[in-house]
Amino acid sequence: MSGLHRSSSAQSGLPPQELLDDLCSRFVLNVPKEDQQSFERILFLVEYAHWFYEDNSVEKNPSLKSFTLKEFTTLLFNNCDVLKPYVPHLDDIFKDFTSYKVRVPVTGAIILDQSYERCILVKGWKGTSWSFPRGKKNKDEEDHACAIREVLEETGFDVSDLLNKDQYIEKIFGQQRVRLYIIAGVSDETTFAPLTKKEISEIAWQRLDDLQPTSDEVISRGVTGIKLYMVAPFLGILKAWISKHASSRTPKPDAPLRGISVWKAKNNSLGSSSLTVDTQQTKPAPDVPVVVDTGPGKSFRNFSFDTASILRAMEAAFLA
Ligand code: M7G
Ligand code: MG
Repeated sequence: MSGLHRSSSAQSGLPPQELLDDLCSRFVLNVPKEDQQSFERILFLVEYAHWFYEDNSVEKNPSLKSFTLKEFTTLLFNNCDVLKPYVPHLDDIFKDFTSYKVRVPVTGAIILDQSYERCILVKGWKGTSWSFPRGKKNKDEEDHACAIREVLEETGFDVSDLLNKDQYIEKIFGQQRVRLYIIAGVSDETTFAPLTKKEISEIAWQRLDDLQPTSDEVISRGVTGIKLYMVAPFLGILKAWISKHASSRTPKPDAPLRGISVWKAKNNSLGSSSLTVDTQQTKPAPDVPVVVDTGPGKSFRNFSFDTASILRAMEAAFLA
């Protein structure tokens, strides 16, 4: 990353040293020790710092450049004294982080309307795919608790009173376990709006019939052409579940059901759509990112890593 020199940050759009110092101390140094135990965890902290930078610093000062996580990580490691010694290993650290991330189990929900003919899908901020609201488990978090939290973060809807711990569909994709709880009979009058910034760009009721065909493909296209991510493999079992529980649904015989967008980021900022929901909810406090611990030293197959020394250095930096 030789391009990331910061001699004249004002013109280059590169963040000034003070901002990087502030992000580093706030998100990486000034956190519980257990979050600094391995680089896999430290990179989750760096990711939080990156989100804060993109969502707050850049928003306040649009002349600051946007970065990919890899670029931002490089910048922080090069400009944060306690991380600097590890710059030579950054490629390995980053590779291990990304491969670790896809092994963390994911849970979420399949939210069905009262007719059981439509489900809630969310569209990511980057990219164009739709998926069920879902996300990675935090360390020691139970499957259903993670589903409730992720659905709340991504849709603003609290399923805690509706969730039945035994009603779920689970699939394994490579090394990742994905469990989706079935939450059926949700009113299509329900208001949805994500609590996180720049994670979700749109929320919609999508017709199950439009999401066909069922397949094992992680990435697929619905009949209307929309791109789907980790949706198709659940549809077969979902259809079977719906047939079995059909007696509790409320069919809507009058009008043919259509998919309907219920929240859109751009509409939201323009405030122009009647479907757009204003968020009275407040953004949750940034919780400490803790992930399933796979043991210290896991990510350092290719070089020797002295956990004690980085912890001492961080402690020193924190106390300074
Ligand atoms: P995640 O939390 O890594 O995945 O977010 P999970 O919820 O499935 O566990 C998935 C992607 O959404 C990230 O890689 C980011 O691109 C984006 N993203 C998520 N969050 C919470 C934010 C955020 O607060 N700010 C920004 N800018 N992007 C986010
Ligand atoms: Mg998440």
